[in-house]
Amino acid sequence: MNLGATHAAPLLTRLRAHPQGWISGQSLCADLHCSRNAIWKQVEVLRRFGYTIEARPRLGYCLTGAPEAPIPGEVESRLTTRVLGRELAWLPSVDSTNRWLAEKADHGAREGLVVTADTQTAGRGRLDRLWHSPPALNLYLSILLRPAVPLDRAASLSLLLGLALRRAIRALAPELDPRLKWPNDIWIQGRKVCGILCDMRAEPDRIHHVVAGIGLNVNTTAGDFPEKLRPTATSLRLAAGRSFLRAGVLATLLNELEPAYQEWSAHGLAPFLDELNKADLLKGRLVTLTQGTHLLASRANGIAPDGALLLQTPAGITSVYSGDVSIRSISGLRN
Ligand code: BT5
Repeated sequence: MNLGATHAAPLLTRLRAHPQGWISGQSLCADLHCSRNAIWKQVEVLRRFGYTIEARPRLGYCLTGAPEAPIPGEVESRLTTRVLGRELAWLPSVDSTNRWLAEKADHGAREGLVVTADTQTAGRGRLDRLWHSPPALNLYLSILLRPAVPLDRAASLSLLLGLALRRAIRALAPELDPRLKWPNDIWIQGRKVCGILCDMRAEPDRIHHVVAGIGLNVNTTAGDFPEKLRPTATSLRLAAGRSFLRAGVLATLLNELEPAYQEWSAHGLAPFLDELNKADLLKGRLVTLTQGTHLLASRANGIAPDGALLLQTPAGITSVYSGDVSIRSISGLRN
């Protein structure tokens, strides 16, 4: 159930306006034009969503705690967007948020719909790799976009998402220096904190939709990662030494993404190139590009306006549009 769809949302707004303070039942009844009994029922609804509300005779009600999970009511109250996240779905568990949202997209869902899950049973990376998605710790979300841009611009969308994520992480933890690892990773302190997976449905002349999937490790501790991922993965909590409220992280991300997405829709990656090249983890490093069975060793030379990775080869600069890149010398890599 979506909190926004219940009559409890206006009550929550009133209670939030008095954090840790009391608000009388009488003034709530007058304000919300309902009976004391109706207020009581809505308090029970909010408690079922995970809010802690104290009730005392003569004093009234006091909001003393909010749910940690990024449920819609908690995210919406922090949004400054017009479109992104204005429709939000929260799922305790799903196979993959990208799969779930693609189905909604095929049935005509509107741009901006965001789905977040507490856990995924089959979270996906590229080439059907698995995305480790333990419950109650992180963000696993998908955003429905219907960009009215030429088809060849869509390839650069995951870099734009990466930039918006970087801006959001820096807004929440200015001491961190998240870097983009082409084409779809964010790394902090030499480890992967976030993966992006854009699934597109298009015809040669038109994009129907892009499902932009994001897996961001927010509060994972080292012990929460499977052994195989421990040397290469991190979380905001591990990097910053404190935990983060998932609703706040999600809202910050959507607030950063919306204006950036508008600019990208109008002008492509060009306005972001400076920032992109500053954030580029690979620039200047010796890397190995893997495309299927084909390996290419070279030096990364930045990102092109069309989102291509530029590689310095003996034959000159080559633009690369797909593949996995590994850094050949990982030692000494702090960012
Ligand atoms: C990605 O793929 O990095 C894209 C991951 C996108 C996941 C989100 S979650 C919400 C949405 N719904 C979905 O079903 N997917 C999206 P790729 O570049 O192929 O990297 C996958 C590799 O990252 C795996 O093979 C592991 O090595 C590593 N990995 C898996 N889980 C990880 C985690 N939680 N943290 C860091 N690394 C991880």
